[in-house]
Amino acid sequence: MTSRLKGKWVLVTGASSGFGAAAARAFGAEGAKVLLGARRMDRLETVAIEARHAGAAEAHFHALDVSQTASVELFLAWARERINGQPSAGGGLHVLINNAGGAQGLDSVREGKDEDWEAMFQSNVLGVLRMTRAALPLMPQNAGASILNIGSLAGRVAYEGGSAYCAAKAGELQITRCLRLELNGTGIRVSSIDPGLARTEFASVRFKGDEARVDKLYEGTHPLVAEDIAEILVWVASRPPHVNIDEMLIKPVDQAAIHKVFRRK
Ligand code: NDP
Ligand code: 8X3
Repeated sequence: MTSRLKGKWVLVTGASSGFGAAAARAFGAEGAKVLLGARRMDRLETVAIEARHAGAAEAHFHALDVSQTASVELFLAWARERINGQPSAGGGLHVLINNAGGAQGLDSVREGKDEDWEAMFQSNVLGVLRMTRAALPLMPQNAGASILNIGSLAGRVAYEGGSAYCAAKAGELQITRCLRLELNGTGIRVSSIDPGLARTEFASVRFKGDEARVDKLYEGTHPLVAEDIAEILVWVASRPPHVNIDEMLIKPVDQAAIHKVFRRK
């Protein structure tokens, strides 16, 4: 059967690594046309090549910093040129994946740093708002278009040292819920895809390059990998146009709960 995503425009933020890079390849394999953004251009170039090899009808990349409104607007102006023209049935931006983000540090509130808190809110919360505001005019109505926001288990449960990140991801979940109300009647679907423990560059970023700490986090357990989430994003965006997957929580089998992770000796 021909993929519902074949020839459709799919925009992925944070496409230079992890879930975003895997999504670029997975949507590419469906024959989609992918528009990729992040700050590391060398990495984006590699991912665009991989997406084309996977089968993408087109794969383009451009610098994007979701923490800067000007960068988001420049990126969307570039995307608009690629998509070329007004949204119409079957055209326009079919899927927006708000994935850029992550955690900075694992400090208690007592030890927390302004720059870490601000970075987490800028990317995970304000980045989703800015990107969605700028991309919505490109999204066709009543044509099965989707906004897929990457949340987290951390947006649903609390853990020590997670205050700003948990708050940011809870914010993402509430933005998703508000958007679904605001877009009711347009046929544009909105989902929050919320992973638990996954091995990407996430922990290296959170622990600021302390790889011993990263290894300890995943020691003896079998985390999710980026492809697990990419496969789910493709599935959610491929449902029939009248179906909305509101929220999805995906954890590794070894992670029964945030504090209960099975570790092999
Ligand atoms: P990675 O660190 O591998 O990927 C993060 C991506 O976000 C990179 O491409 C990075 O690109 C991009 N990014 C970060 N800040 C910005 C910014 N200001 N502007 C543009 N791009 C940015 O981690 P993951 O793939 O795991 O993370 C993807 C999303 O998944 C994040 O929102 C994260 O919070 C969430 N998540 C991760 C989980 C995990 O355990 N791995 C679990 C649940 C959710 P660049 O640095 O090149 O700009
Ligand atoms: C990442 C999952 O549990 O490390 O969003 O916060 S967790």
